[in-house]
Amino acid sequence: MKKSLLLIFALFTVFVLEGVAQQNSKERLPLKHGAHRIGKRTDTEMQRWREYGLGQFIHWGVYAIPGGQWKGKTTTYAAEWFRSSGLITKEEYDNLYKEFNPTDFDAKQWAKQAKQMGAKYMIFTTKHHDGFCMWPSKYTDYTIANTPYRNDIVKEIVDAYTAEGIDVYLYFSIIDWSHPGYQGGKGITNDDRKMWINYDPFNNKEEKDRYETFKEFTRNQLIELLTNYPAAKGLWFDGSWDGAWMKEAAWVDKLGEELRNMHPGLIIGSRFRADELGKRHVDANGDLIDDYDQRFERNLPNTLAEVGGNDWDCVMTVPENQWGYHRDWSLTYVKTAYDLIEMTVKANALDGNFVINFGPDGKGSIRSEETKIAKEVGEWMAVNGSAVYGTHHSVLDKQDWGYSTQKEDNIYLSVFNKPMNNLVRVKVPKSKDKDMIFVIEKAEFLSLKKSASVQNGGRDKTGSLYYDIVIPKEIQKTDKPFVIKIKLKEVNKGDKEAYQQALT
Ligand code: JFZ
Repeated sequence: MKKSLLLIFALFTVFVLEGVAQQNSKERLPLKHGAHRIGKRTDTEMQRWREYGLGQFIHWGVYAIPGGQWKGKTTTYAAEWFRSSGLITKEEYDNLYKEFNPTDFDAKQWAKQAKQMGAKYMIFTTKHHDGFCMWPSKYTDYTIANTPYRNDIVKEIVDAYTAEGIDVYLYFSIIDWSHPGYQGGKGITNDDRKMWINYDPFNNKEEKDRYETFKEFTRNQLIELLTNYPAAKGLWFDGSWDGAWMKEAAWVDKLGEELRNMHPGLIIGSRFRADELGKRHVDANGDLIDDYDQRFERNLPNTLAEVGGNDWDCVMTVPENQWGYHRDWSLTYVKTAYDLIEMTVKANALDGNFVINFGPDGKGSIRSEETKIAKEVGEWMAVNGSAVYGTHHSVLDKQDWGYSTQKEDNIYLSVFNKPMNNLVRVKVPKSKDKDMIFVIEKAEFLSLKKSASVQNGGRDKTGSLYYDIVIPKEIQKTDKPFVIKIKLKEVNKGDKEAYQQALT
């Protein structure tokens, strides 16, 4: 009797599990070129990436010469898109390289400044949409080798930053307006998978053949970059929304594999390839393609839920949407160092990295506004960087005074809205054990290096336990954000002394 019951139970279990499996496989599409991994990478290279916290982006190319202005006219368009601004003819633009001679360029100086800012990695535009190569590519004449400057700028950058201990990532635009095989923008925006599968971006065979030469050119250049600059840690792709590129899911996927094989540990973001159904960043099953999410460009998430458990970066311009050098920064709001510090902390509190963009001018100088920002961010990071580097979201809920990050059992409270009463009210989590509560065991202001006093424990309207940390005189006057490092301890409610202390 017992045995037959067991058998029935076993059969029933198998039946139920089978049903669940079938349901899951029905929901999931059998993609060949979607995500090749579910969840985060766990290797040391990616762990290193995750801990950077803060990075620097540099957009530099021949567009820095006009700097958004031509023949007395100024564009409000992104300066690095100047070729299509309407203010310059294509011919004029495509001859600018003959004047590219950045005599003020000093890669070591740039790297020093980035290090002083606190950047742990940097992304450099090796080739933007215009197709101009900052390295002497064998596969085109449109490169730095044919300018009066001649020297290999990518090499100078990779060497100088690597020597400062800053990891380098190579920005590479799939869009290339200089290549005859590139066909530009032939996408459809349709969610119908059948339409996408049947869609052909080309009008005739000749176009299709020309695109083959472009694919080969792109592959050659990427292999060339990884061969010439093996110190680079990854590739930061752009322009992959191009319709013809998106139709090459299988080919691009294979190329990615080839690049990864030649460069173990290589890091590639979600803006490289689409799946075979034309889905970018996340595939048709909703899984992130490649190593980290690049969709938060100039647009930070607000909640951990939006991040979906993935690694991600947010790259940010200082003015609104100007990446390359633009002479006139009076056209839009220009972020302050403290805006950027707040974004850096916010990104890290939500498990991402934050990257601040710089656009040096045509001579190779970093503008004074950017130098000032680098200095101010750096001064703050030198004191408070432990709230950023290697941290992730903390066990605390989001609270009005700012953001909290955590590394091991250290919790960092970055206060951006200083409370008027000079008490930082910290709501602590509820213990899983109903007999236990959290108390703040230790609190320290990073800029003072001395412990802070914690007082007035109590419960708010929702029943959550809180403590108030007293802002000392030295900090009461500051107009800058500051960080309090705390440690929590779980104590038994019956531990009268501790509990009393928590509630007085
Ligand atoms: C692209 C480039 O067109 C731009 O010049 C710059 O290099 C930037 C970093 O990348 O611009 C984008 C790309 C993607 C989005 C927005 C602007 N996006 O996904 O929202």
